Amino acid sequence: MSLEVYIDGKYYPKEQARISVYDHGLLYGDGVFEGIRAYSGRVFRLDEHLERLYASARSVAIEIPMTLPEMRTTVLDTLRRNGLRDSYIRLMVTRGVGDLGLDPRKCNRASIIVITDTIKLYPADAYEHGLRIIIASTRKNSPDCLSPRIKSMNYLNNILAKIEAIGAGVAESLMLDKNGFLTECTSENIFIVKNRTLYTPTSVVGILEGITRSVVMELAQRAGIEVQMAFLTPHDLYTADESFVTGTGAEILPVVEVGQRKIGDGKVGPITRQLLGAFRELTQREGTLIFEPDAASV
Ligand code: PXG
Repeated sequence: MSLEVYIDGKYYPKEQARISVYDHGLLYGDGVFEGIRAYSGRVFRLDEHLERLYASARSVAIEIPMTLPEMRTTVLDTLRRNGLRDSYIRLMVTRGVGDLGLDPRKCNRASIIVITDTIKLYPADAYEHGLRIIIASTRKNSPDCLSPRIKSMNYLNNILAKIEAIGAGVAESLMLDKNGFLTECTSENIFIVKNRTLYTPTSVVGILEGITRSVVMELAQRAGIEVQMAFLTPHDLYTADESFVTGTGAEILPVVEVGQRKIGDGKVGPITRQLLGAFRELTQREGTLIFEPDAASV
């Protein structure tokens, strides 16, 4: 049987799940979203993702016509309906159906879409041998124009950087802010390791405050590894001992080369391996249970 998608209170087979061409999510990229994962029957950090979704919506003045606990139930119901224990969950809230003008007041009600599907995993080779990335010439949207802290449905800035990566034959692009500080990749945050200290760009430069990023910082601290959020430059990356990117899809993916320069010895580093191991262990034991509705998240 086909997977079912939740749209505004109803479930539709994946092939028939459609929204209006007058939805401002399509017309203007006017909407917010989340990408969440379920591992072995547990949704990882569900409440953090929901809180970020509601924060993104609030920031762009979209009123979500459902409370956060109702949204949690909707996500879990959709997973149950589809019998999914391991899943990629895409949650979207658009401004809703309006007319052919920007005016958000024409959109009476925000639309809610919950897709729960299977996950396309990165190949095991990427974790074993690491990624090659470039620094894109496309600069990150500046927070005074559109805050990258909003997980909005307008990803063109990131897509332009992704096109550069594809053109260069590498996996990802790292974007700089307008002052030349490291920000993030097109759908992952970046970390470097130098002298056993972990560094990641401060959210002040304008990045999405990734949930995987915060989990990695927690895991590092628990392991006695010092963590610093800082203003970082390409030089810091070129001279790092190790580097990796983090995201819901990627988990922790090692980076071994940036723009023709090997990072460290060009192999996946020990701290990267240690954190990936700890992260994978955590995703198996922590999270909101899908098939036991009354169980609290751990
Ligand atoms: N920066 C950006 C710009 C992102 O889009 C991250 C960092 C990492 O955040 P999390 O919270 O996932 O650790 C992201 C995440 C998708 C998709 O379907 C995108 C993301 C995650 C999952 C799915 O495009 N981006």
